[in-house]
Amino acid sequence: MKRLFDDHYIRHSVELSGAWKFLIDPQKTGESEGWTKNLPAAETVTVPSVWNNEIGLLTYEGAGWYERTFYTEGGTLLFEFESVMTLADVWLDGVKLGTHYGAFSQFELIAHGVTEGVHTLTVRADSTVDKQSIPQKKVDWFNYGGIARPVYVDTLNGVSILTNHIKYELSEDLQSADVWADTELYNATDGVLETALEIRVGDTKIYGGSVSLEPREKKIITTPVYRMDNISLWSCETPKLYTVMAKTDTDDLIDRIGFRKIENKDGRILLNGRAIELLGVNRHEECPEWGFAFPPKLMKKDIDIILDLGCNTVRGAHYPQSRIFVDMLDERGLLFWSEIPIWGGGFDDTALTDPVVVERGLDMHREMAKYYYNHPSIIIWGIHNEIYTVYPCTYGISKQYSEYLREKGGNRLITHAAAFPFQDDSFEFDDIICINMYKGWYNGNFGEWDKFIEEFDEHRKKTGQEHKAVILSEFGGGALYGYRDYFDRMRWSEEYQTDLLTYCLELFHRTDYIQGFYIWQFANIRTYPDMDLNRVRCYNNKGILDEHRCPKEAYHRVKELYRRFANEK
Ligand code: ADA
Repeated sequence: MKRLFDDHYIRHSVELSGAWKFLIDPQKTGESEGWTKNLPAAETVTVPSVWNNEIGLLTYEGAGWYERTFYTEGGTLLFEFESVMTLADVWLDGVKLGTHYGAFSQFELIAHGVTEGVHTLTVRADSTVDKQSIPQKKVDWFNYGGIARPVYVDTLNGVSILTNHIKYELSEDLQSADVWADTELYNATDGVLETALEIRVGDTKIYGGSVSLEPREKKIITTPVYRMDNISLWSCETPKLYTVMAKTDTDDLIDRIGFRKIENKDGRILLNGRAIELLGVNRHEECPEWGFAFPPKLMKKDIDIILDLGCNTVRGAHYPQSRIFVDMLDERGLLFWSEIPIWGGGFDDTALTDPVVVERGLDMHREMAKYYYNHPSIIIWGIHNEIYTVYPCTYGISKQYSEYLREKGGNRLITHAAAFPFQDDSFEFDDIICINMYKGWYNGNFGEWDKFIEEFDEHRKKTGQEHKAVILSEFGGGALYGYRDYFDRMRWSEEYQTDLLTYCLELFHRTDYIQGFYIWQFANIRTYPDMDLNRVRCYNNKGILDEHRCPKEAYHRVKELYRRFANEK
């Protein structure tokens, strides 16, 4: 299942979910043994999935091979992969099609001159973590491997539409929009082609013209600006979506947009000109039965729960989450923070100055901006999380990544989640300041939060940052589901977690310069078994739900508070 709506009426697109042959390759000898053409003695698994849920493979890290056949009428084929963990090599009938790095990033590969008939698609997924990996070995989640999100094969005829980014400037009164499109076209043939191109936003044709492309040429067409009057805005209360249709003589691409404006103004976050307090949770797209191959039905359930909690926003910790999940957020008016998996202390300055790592991070931002551009729910791009922003090299990375997203990422607030807010010199690239802090859990008692809030207020003023909204992007504590006691409200009990979150939320809400908060975290997640973070049960237990989405005591308290806050600001 690709989107919550049909993204093509004309193009022939087939989802390759279902049965694939599968074999692990611990010695990594598969390629030299000819597995690219034929997988020997493989078992059958279903895709999308992660291999760690196969019996005996829970902790397997390494290469795994997948193979399946499919029928095509032939021609130029476009293979779309939503997520292969982490390094993907792909062969068609034993001939290498391409390679891609990055577990959570969508990618596409094109094959020309494919004959009519049955063909074999082979994928080697390699989850090995090394010094050039993103994330690095030390990370607070589980390193799953496999083809975790769906795969599609599309037939490209004539001039095809690869991407269609709808851009717009809203008028001051937010009633009209100057709209245009950046449409990436591809001539899949060996001859020069001329085609009509039409682009519609809702019922309005914003462009109609003709375009010529050289053989095998890829080209971005920027259409002239079209004025749309009397538009309806996308907001949390009324998430109005417009269907966008791009069409050539032989192809189409359907998507959705919403008109909305997000800005930081005088230290406040404004959505469509109105100040909003962000009431959020951090969500990993993971659960023990499915790993990262998270089924759409559970995505909907997560959203139902998040809305029941009274949230108006979710942070996609710590990687781009499924397109279909973001489609659901678009429909239901939930604001989203999307980021890439450059995470925490695992990255030392050697990793952060390695050009391969830096480029991989940039590619992840490129792919995030490319595929998620049109989603109105995404209001924040996160460029990295808790890396040591005191290294000189981090400054350069922050600059490079934020400049890229500022140019290519549309109307979004740019930020990073900072763990060293008093030393951080990357704040200068951010629109809003986001802080991860665990007082009352890893260190200090609840009262130290007040001290921190006061000291950071002074710091932001002293460093000339008071015009930027401040968000607490992570805070919280662990609770073991079902561990309750009479009076003591001990660490790890549900009561302790409730008290800590209550203290933090009340404090942040009454602090004038804080404009929102994301509780760490929505639900428990599985973590690395052998990492050094002392995770009880090998889970991060800070969820206000357990990993099966059963609510802990804190859930009910947060629900009360978020509902109250929504009526107060
Ligand atoms: C960090 C990190 C999270 C999680 C959290 C914790 O803030 O960004 O991914 O590891 O700490 O639970 O300690």
